[in-house]
Amino acid sequence: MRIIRRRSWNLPERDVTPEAVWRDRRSVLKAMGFGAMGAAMGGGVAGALLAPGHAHAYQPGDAPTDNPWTGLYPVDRNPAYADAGRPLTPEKIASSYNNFYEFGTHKRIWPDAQKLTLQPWTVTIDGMVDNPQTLDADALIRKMALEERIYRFRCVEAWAMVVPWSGFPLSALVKMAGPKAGAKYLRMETFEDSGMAHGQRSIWLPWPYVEGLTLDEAANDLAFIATGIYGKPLPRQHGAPLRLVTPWKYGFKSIKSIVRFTVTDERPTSFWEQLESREYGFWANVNPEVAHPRWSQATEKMIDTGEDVPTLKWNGYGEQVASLYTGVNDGDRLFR
Ligand SMILES: Nc1nc2c(c(=O)[nH]1)N[C@H]1C(S)=C(S)[C@@H](COP(=O)(O)O)O[C@H]1N2
Ligand SMILES: [Mo]
Repeated sequence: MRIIRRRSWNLPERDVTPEAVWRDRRSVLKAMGFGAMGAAMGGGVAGALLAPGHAHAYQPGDAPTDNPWTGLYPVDRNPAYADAGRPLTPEKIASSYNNFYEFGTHKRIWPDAQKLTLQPWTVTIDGMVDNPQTLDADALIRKMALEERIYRFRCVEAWAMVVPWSGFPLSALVKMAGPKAGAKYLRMETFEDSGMAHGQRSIWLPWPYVEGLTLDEAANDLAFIATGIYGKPLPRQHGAPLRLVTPWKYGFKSIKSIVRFTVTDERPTSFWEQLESREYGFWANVNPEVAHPRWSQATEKMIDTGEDVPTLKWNGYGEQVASLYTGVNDGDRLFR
């Protein structure tokens, strides 16, 4: 048997769950035929995950097929976010190295993610709001003023990329909802359909994927709802038709394929927090000085070049977000 030693930067979140869960999972994964997934992780270079000659109509880097929003892109770049201080990650690399546990626990989920049905896609906005509403993603996307922003992106697993998202500020959606007095948080939820997304048959994971922000975080200009990437509609593996992007936080906060936004006065428990609260919390702000219990967060590896670069506090966005946390005393929990 070949033992493949994973590099610490490439440790998937699934490897850091309690041992009992992991043991169960391994036997189930094995039964499901996932036994060889370690091999795919071991290569270390994301580019190796591209599958040339794959028998799918869609290939990473293509404009998504059968996507109703193709005509909307590209959109104008917001000059305030035109330069992320690092080179853009090549599109094909970013769109073939993904985390989307609904479609599997490994990085090469893009072929399976093509099963995601985009129409109809209903988005519900509810909870403590003046304007609760249920609308089609199509109506929502066409209603919003779309812009492009280049952001750095940092996964808690210590890999990083730089990508041009298209979409709209989350604050516009919150404003449309009209939070009532006393509301404090925004809870977001991903679709649940285990027939379409086989990863959701994995009962050890707390489906549906849930994330949350304080309303102040949601109102920060950086918080973004992405509907596109690289001047095209969002491919399914990136979380079509709409996903969150919070570039000062670890990537797991950036919940994909959202179906519900709920304004609430209760702090939501996120997917990863529910699975392993000692390692993943509500805040998850990037900080090189607070190590993950299992690895350092001091540096990150660019998924295209493999280059190790120093990690910056708030992923370098402190000027815009640090003030959100003055007076928030949650110790190192603010950073995991
Ligand atoms: N619904 C859902 N959203 C998710 C995830 C997921 O598994 N399911 N993974 C998260 C993690 S850990 C990361 S790093 C980013 C990855 O986004 P990308 O694949 O578009 O780069 O998505 C986040 N959003
Ligand atoms: Mo992540």
